[in-house]
Amino acid sequence: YTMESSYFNNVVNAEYSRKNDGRIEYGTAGFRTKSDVLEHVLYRMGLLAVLRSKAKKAAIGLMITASHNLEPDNGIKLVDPAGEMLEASWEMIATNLANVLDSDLISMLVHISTKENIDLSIPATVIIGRDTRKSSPILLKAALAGIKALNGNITDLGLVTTPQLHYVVVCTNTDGAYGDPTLQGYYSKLTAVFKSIRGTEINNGKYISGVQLDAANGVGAIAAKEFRRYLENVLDIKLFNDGSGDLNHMCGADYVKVQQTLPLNIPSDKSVRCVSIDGDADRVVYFYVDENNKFHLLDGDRIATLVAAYFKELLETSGLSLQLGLVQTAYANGGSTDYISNVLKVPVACVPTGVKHLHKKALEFDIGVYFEANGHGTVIFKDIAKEAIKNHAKNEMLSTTQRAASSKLRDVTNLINETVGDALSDMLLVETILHAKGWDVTEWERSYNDLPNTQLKVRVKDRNIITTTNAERHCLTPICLQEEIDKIVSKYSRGRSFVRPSGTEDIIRVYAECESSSDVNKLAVEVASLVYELAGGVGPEPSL
Ligand code: G16
Repeated sequence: YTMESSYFNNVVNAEYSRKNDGRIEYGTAGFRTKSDVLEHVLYRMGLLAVLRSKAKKAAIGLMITASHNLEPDNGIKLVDPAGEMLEASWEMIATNLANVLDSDLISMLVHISTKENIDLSIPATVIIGRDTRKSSPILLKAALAGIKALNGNITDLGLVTTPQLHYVVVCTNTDGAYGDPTLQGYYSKLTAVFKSIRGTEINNGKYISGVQLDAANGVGAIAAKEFRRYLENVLDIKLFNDGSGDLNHMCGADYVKVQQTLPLNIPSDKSVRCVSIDGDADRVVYFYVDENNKFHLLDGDRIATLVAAYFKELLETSGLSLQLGLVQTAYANGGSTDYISNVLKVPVACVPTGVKHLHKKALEFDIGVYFEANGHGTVIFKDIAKEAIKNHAKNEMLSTTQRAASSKLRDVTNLINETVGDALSDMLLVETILHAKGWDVTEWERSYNDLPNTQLKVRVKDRNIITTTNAERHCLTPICLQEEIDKIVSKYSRGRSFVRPSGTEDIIRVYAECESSSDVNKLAVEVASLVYELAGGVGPEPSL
């Protein structure tokens, strides 16, 4: 035995042996599948988190959740030291470790340690949290067993939203410079700045300080209740789907975005601002019902444009020159992209699905606003941008107007959870901007029109048969599929459609948009049928 392999002597644990031989992959947001086949994966990710912590000489996060998926699923995401998603090269390491035979577990761990040059004598810290799924405590136990087998230090945050976990990881690794590494620190930081910005604005036009919040019956409900407590008399948060019903079932941000309809239990009061978050509170969408009972969705694109426009205005008014950019994915509505480029005139980039890709691209701008249409996003600032914003607010030479905009810019920066999309911090940001503008929800919606759009799911034998390029807008295999999609799309005015394998569910996603709302479903079904035919569809065929 080498020194390394003796270090790993304790990892063999019959309780967490691999009991099924199905392959599992680190997908769009970690491992995600039926909860009953995940125990050994969680155990092994506990082991891996310890190695990652040693490799980075910093605390690592582990979040047990399957976010927007239904209750029977669960999953795990690893969080890197600065609060970002796990580095891409380690996703492969995670996949290999999750799939290795029990008999090869030790040699794989030795291999990882050697290849990554890990000093095994360095102490490790893993910060762990979980959502409210029934399977989460069992999976937590498995992950903890993995961490303990390698003597890692554990901070168990209990029930937390994904963004809360990311926040505590970055606060821990920056020795509190980003904030106090506790949940209380999180609530106090965000709500204090929210209140202080409100205090400086008197004239708030049509804005009414209240929302109806659909918490998807998930862990976000717990956080929302805390926010409500901290914001009493400042923002009236009426809570629905607060945990008493089924998780993500006919409620939550994914349901509302995909179905474009009201979630269960939300009263359809006219023109009232409603908010849906998802199962682990990292996504948010807004919606309302108009006088004619028509449903209106204000999704991630809408939030991104509101935020980008507000930052642009603050930068211009304060006289601070910083480069602002926006990042979207192929799901971004064509209406929003046109508005950003032609009206806002803010540079816009398109990357593949997954916050990890958006985050990385957004780092290229001084101020990077990134949002997926599904409501997953945030704003991030380069260190030099943050410094510039702070210093500018102190500049004695500024006019009163410049100074006000400059202080606002500094404060708004502190309202944002930069580590990852955070539904509740994003909601406070939207509320702050609407308040500053004196807007009700219809005024917010007025900036541009969404093209009618829809999404379908197609079941196939093996979803990996579909591969894509050009930020998922173009399909490479099966051959001919793209050509056929192009033919269909060309029949529809302002038509656009793309297909891609989901990285969180065992399905192919089909997106379609076009000018006519009566044609958009037809377009989607035509493309979905093509996928069914050329990519090995199973189960019921797509139909109108
Ligand atoms: C996760 C990712 C998102 C992604 C979504 C759907 O969200 O964090 O970036 O858009 O999955 O991914 P896919 O289309 O590959 O299934 P969540 O909220 O479920 O963690």
